[in-house]
Amino acid sequence: MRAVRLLDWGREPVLGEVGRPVPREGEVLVEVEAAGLCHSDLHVIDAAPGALPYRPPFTLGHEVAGRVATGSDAGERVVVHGPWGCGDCPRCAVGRDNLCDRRGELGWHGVGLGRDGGMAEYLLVPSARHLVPIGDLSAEQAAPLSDAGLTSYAAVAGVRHALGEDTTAVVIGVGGLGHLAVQILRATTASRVLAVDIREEALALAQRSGAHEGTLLRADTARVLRAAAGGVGADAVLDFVGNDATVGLAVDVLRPGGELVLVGSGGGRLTVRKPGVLPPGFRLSLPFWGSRPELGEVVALARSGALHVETERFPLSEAAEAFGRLRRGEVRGRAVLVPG
Ligand code: FEH
Ligand code: ZN
Ligand code: ZN
Repeated sequence: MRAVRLLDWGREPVLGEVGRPVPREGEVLVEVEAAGLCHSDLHVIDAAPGALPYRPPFTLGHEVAGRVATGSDAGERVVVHGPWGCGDCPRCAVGRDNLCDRRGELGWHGVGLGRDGGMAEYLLVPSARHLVPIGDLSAEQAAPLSDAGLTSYAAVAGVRHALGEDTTAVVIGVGGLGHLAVQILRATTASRVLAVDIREEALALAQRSGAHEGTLLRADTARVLRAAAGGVGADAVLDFVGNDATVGLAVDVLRPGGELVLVGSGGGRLTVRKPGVLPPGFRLSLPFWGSRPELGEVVALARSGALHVETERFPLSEAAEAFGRLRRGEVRGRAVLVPG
């Protein structure tokens, strides 16, 4: 079968031929119908030897949906919960593989992250516990829910307590994750949602996603956002970029006691010290992906019509083009590979 393979560190992925996997006891073979691209794929591709605990060669793709290919559930349409843990620790026992206690011993983080992933015609899943039924959702809509959707959902869930009536949430970065975060905030909180990005088309996407206001990232953005947040500042800022400029903006607009959620891997730094200049009582979280129960909640939200993923389709054969567009920041919403 064809698969997008990371053959070694420092090499661009290639579309190659590998044997179609044969499931053993307990494993499930999924015929892939959609596989999303993520900036983390670029981090993996660009990683220096030894920077990640993975051992190439392996197939990329950690955002996967398709159809069970063999066994009693053959034909069932599913999305794959991507973080694959040890399966035995207290975290994995409740589907929190994203926070597996043995994460550092495994040599992988999940599907397409050290284990063979879903940018291929078939995917071997180690256990049915990693599968969530998607009913009548299209695979193109479902695949991004497993990473972009789940990561955004878990980020919002962590601060939902602070987002009741008369509150404001700021979303920095309205790309594959940010546009879903806007929708999730609107669907699951009472907060007023403000969006920030450097691209006009991203602000248009934010508006289509339900943001109350959008503003370009400029020198006076902190002032604009504080004014839009009633002059007191934002109750939560979700930063899906995570560079020095956006982390700095986040702490400038946070209300005392506000929540900063750092999701983006832009490498931005924040000096945390007392005494210091940070908002009194503010709290910082760095969520990572989400749990399998949370993925079930995201799928239910999408099936209710509350979530729509903006996608750009590419045939599997054009994976290199898709990665190039992602790297240049030219993808609107989420890029998804489909068979072809
Ligand atoms: C996966 C593996 C490592 C870092 C970040 C990620 C995210 O893309 C998962 O949502
Ligand atoms: Zn990802
Ligand atoms: Zn575990």
